[in-house]
Amino acid sequence: FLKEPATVAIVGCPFSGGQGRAGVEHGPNMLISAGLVDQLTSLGWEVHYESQQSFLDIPYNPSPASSPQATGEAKVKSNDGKEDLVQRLPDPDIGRMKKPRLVSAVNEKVAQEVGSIAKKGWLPLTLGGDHSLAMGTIAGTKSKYPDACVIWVDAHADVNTPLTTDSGNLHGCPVSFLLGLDGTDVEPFNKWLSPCLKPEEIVYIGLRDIDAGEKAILKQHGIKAYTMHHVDKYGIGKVVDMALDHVNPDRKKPIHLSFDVDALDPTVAPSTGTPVRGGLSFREGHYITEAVAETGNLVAVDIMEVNPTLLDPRSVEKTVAVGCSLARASLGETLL
Ligand code: HAR
Ligand code: MN
Ligand code: MN
Ligand code: MN
Repeated sequence: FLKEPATVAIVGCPFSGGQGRAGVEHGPNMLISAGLVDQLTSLGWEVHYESQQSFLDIPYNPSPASSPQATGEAKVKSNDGKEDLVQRLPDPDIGRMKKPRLVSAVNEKVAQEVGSIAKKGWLPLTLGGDHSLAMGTIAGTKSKYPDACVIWVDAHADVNTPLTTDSGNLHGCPVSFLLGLDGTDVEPFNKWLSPCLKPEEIVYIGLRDIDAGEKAILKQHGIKAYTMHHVDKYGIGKVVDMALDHVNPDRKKPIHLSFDVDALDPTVAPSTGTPVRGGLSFREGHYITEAVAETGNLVAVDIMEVNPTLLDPRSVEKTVAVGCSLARASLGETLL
């Protein structure tokens, strides 16, 4: 699917508005500082990485979803590193949704960015930022590859709707918007996002913290999920085979891999906003990315929810390192 020479364009998304913990917006810079551009270049990719902030500059208060509504002026760092005083608009809740205008506006830009990269025949590698960004990344992928399937690696199903979400955090909802479930045809999202994913086009791996409402949604729509129970029962090799057989039986469809680092066990990726024990081992996580890379069908990758402000320096270093190595394995790094 990709043009030769293989080119990857890194889309850094320093965004935390889909959830309530500050710091996840520093994920992309940390992954880049750890040397990701050189690492991918060494694998033989032509790597494009320009900047990360400019296309995310949105006139809504960018502070995390749980913080008090801020209005008026805010200091915003622009690309040249200067602090600009920018007028920020208020973003009150809509129903249960927190920061809906900000999350929608950011994702609209992300969809355009990822879509335009994909249309060049390049592979967009999106660095989060919180997982609400997958609304934009997957919408972008689908604009170039309407038959793309999604492999969603996560502790969480992220399939709450604006009606079922308890937290109101939109990083728990991106999949429902992509599927167009009940309650997602709402402003401001419906101004730019229309349902682009069918229930049979997504498969989950690694789930272990699913809300009751989400369980009902998965059942009702027949969405395939390989939880940690299945990883224990079958082993990761068989689980990935079954996942690919489900969404990509002939191995002909393009694949979008959306990897939330909280899928990994907290001992492996501790610095993330919503850790859940009993997760994927270091090798299980990497096996998934290696096996997906081996298909030759990968067209887009998300590495999400690295929060380098949580816990101690050693935990941060571990989490950033595993984010980089998952990106490398997705882009073809092999052990031998
Ligand atoms: N299901 C919960 C909610 O809707 C938890 C959200 C998920 N957290 C994430 N996403 N990190 O994968 O709020
Ligand atoms: Mn900060
Ligand atoms: Mn997630
Ligand atoms: Mn998660």
